[in-house]
Amino acid sequence: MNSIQTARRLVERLVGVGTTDAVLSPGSRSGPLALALHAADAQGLLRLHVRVDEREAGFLALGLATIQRRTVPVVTTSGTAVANLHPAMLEALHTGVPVLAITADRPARLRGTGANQTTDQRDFFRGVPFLIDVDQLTPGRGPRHLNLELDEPLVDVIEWRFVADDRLDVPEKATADVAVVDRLAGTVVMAGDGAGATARELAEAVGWPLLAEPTSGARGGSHAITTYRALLRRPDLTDRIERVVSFGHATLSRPVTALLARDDIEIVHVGDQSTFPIPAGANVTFADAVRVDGSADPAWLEAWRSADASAVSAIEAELDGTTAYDVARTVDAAVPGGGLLVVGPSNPIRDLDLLGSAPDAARTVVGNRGLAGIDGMLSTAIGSALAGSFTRAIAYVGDLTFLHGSNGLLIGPGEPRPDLTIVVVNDDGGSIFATLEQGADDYADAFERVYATPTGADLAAVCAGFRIAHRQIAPGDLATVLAEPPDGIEVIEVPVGRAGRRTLEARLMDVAES
Ligand SMILES: Cc1ncc(C[n+]2csc(CCOP(=O)(O)OP(=O)(O)O)c2C)c(N)n1
Ligand SMILES: [Mg+2]
Repeated sequence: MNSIQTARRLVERLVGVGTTDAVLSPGSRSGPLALALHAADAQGLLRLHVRVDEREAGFLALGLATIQRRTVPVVTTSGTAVANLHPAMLEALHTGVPVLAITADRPARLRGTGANQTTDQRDFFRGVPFLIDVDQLTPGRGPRHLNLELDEPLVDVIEWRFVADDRLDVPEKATADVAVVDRLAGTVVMAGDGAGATARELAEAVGWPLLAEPTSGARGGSHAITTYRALLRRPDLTDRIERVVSFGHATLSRPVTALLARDDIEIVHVGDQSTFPIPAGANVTFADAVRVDGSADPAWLEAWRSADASAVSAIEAELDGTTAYDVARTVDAAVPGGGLLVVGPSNPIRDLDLLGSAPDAARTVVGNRGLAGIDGMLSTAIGSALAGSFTRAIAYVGDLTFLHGSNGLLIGPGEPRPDLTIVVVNDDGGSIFATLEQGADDYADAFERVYATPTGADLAAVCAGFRIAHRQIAPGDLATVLAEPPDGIEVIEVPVGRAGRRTLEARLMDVAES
């Protein structure tokens, strides 16, 4: 097969594995793939998204694939372009998102020579299945890497015709291993990232408290305990925990890690070691599913609920409307049922975890929690928003996360754009470190320069450079601004102070506990 035939075959195969969106970065070696994808887009076989920056292209594909759960290819040329996909491929590997890196390569005979833009691209992303032939592509979970050696000619004036393959389905995993939980007392359901609705359904069916991270897909309904992170520091509740039924991949807070590290209680984790945050001891059972018969004593749930209600009001009484916590609460309230919230790492997701409501109607919350990088969040958000039909799409990120991924705003004029409001809580630096051990007075000398890393960057100017709409507003105006109907991509910058973060966090924890 020559390069043009390979490109045609690739489109046919992609359609066969269910692909509806493809991301492409420019280059000469990848030219046949670019022409084929352009033709496929024109013929309505799939939707093409072009991005100059491969790192952002990778995260755009990640956002699309996170929502669609179908293979989303990202196509690059050879050389350093390939390496720029690495952050998104790593994140996809750790969350099982089906991003397909398709990298154009020189013919094998040029490998190891000084030929232009030629390096060894084989097996580039450790742990990611490596393919060298279009027909090896099947529907599947998790990322893959298809490296295509393309020889000249790299262009041809042809009429592109595709005979799409029949749709192949993702093989279902046969569920075998069901853990039966028959003692119901003292049990909490922990729902980490990607846990899914099953966790909520179980908690509601049996009557257990539900401790659900924002990206669990389970945070909602009457059993969700909003301030669980604070309540997990209360011995009167934790001493009575006898069992945890855990779903998803919990990474957000140390009290949860401490709970899952306890060896004096029984832990049933739906999943395996790869989604369990500490090396599992003998008291941990891994399973594919859980079965529970019966209902728990309502007094147990009531103890958590009433502690939660007091903690919520105690925290509310401490907030004056101008803090990052207030911004998080306002963002949370602005995402309706059927809406999308893409939340950045660091404090934005932790503040939502502490204060985010538990609405009845389902929302989609995405957070790249596989490796919790501050990179690629804007492209992840744009990809996620483009992937589904949401009643409203909002991204919520810190200033460093925004600036790190600001090339995600580099989008050509003809490219598909979502309606997406990007709220940036700007405290000029990384405020999370102030709440960790690094933030103690002992390290005050070094703290600003090597942890907080304030930039003084002008976000309005950054956005202007990309011709993206930007407004800077006060926290108190955010609710009104977010109630406006969105029109394309807009950045809403909300400046807040960073100075008092450590003491405020400590005070909120204290009042919530007492
Ligand atoms: C790619 C990457 N580099 C570094 C880090 C370490 N890190 C975690 S949070 C953070 C600061 C984030 O600052 P910002 O987005 O402003 O959020 P804030 O802490 O102020 O809420 C950094 C550098 C990371 N998670 N990912
Ligand atoms: Mg910040």
